[in-house]
Amino acid sequence: MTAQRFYITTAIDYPNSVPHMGHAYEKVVADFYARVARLRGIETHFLIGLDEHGQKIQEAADKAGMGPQQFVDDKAAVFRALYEKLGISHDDFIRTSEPRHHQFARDLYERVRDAGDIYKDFYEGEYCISCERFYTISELVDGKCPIHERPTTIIKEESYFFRLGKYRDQVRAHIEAHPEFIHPDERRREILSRLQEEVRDLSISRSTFDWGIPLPDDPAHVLYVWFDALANYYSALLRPRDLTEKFWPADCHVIGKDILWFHTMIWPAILLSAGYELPRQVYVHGFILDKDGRKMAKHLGNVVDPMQVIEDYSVDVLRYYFLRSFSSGKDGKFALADLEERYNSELGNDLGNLILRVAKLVQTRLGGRVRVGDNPEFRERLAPEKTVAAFLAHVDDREHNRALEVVWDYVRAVNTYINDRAPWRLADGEELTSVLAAGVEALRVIAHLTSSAMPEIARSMAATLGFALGPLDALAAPCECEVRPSQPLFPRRESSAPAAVAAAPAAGDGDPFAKLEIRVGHIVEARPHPDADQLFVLSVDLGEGEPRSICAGLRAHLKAEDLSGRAVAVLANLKPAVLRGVPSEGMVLATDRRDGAVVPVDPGAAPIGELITVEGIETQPKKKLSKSHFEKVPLAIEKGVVVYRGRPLRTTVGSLTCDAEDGAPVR
Ligand code: ME8
Repeated sequence: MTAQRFYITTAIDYPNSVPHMGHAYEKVVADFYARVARLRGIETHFLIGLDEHGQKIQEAADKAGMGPQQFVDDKAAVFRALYEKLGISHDDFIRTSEPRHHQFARDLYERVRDAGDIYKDFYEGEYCISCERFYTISELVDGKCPIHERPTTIIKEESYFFRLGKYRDQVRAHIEAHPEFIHPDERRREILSRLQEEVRDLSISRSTFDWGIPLPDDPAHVLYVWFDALANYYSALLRPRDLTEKFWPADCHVIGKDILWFHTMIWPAILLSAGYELPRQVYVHGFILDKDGRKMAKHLGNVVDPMQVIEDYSVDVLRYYFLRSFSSGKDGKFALADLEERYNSELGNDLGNLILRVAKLVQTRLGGRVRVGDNPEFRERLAPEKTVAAFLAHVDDREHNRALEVVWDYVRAVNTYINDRAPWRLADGEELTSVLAAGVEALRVIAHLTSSAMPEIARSMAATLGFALGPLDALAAPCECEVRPSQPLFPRRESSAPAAVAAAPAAGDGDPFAKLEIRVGHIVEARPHPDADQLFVLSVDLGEGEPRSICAGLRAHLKAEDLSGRAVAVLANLKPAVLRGVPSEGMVLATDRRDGAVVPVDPGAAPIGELITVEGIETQPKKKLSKSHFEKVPLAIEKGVVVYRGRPLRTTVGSLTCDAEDGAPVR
């Protein structure tokens, strides 16, 4: 994208009922693209709104015993409240019942009429009120609407017609000449194949009800709701301030796959007839389905309410889940168990811990101040250019899930860097300062790249780490950061699952800590390994009758006699191994003490064999745990005790302790 302005729209929703997950998803996707454009310093206009006319709305209002205007006013408040909660950053919200819209929709009709493209005739056909469109018999499935699976009604009435068929070849030629016009390509091919067939003219007025925009030249008819609705993309630019010069044609109409035809055949044909430029792109997303791949519907009892998820987690967690978990353009299953898993692993473990670790170390070791922006360590080890470029390339390809994957690759690389450089082991001095500065600067990059998906989290990161969020251009500018104490951004969730989560059977047991069996052991004997300088061979009593043989890399700083008789915490379900000929059946948990020595953490006077737990996580140990699984579970020191994501590991007598720096990992 090189344009210096960006106009993006979403479908305008039918407010005949309350907003659902699909509405929320579409707005979040569009919001992401709008925010990235602003981040790049591109002047952006983002439009959402409501499609308030038509038979469907009139019927819903009748059912509610209300006038249609009052009905849509009430519903509009509900939709707006959801979009506010979701952090949608729209610049305008159009409602088709507004005078500004009526005025332009009539003008548009007149332009099309004056171009000779409107005539009066009779129409008879199968109409689906939910879709607000006619179907041909061959399009029906078992005599029912293919989208709503409900019977259609035969409508016969006098109507005005738009010469849609006349524009078929021109629209097809446009789509062929502009491969980027319909994204993804799968949808483009779908339309091109449909455009091989005859395209019939379109009935664009109705006279059997009156909730709509009366035709200027025949007020007994109201404008067909789709002709009316599509006009919103232009009408909203005209008033209160005329922005058409700057923002038309639209750069991106974001819509769902069910309304592809309206946006890629009917809308272009209307614009061609009226003499307006065509939008640059129609981006088509897939559908959100329930966890079993079915449509969400009240009567199936599988509806997950977006407001409820926001309350149970947070708005940014839902936004992240939408953007990361659902492949761009594809249908996807909404499963709270997946959301929970991503919350724990990608948000909590990968990002949340990185922030906590770095912030803590800067506070305790550098007095909370650090300068970023001119640090060679950062440039050498964590240079972000490739990440930023790949992120933007995926954004330009409308592959937002991939864009976020790139950011998480970087988050993991920064975690690895911190583990490698082990700042908790470094003495005060230049090296320590530059490693921590590199960490903060990397987090500044991460905050910017996540700000379009998770604006609130990015703001909290900036507030905690003391840098400003600005356009991407300003990212390299040096600044002095003042790091403040931080609460975990992704606190461990209580296991008492909220209502919405309880519905998902697998929820909660995705926590990686649950698979760990950590027990209290006593070292009966410690001997040097016959064949490895670093290792002791320990004989550890876990209350199992026979002590276990466990190899431990503790020889650099401890003597055998320091270990004999000592209480330790043992990862007891680690897959057994043979280390240079000696069997090892578990692992003694250790960390870097303040003086740099690697020492076991201390379970105090807890009974031998006792299981060590974390509150709220039910241990369901795996039989043979891999080392790589264990490495994904971030255990660390906080205020002298071993914690898992902010929560202490516990025995019946207390916690596990060690005199180590905050943030020191326990391995
Ligand atoms: O179609 N998953 O309004 P609408 C994802 N007023 N997206 C979904 C979805 C789901 N399960 N269900 C619906 C209309 N959508 C018209 C649009 S535009 C000029 C007029 C998407 O409230 C759907 O594809 O039925 C559409 O893009 C949007 O939500 C509004 O649907």
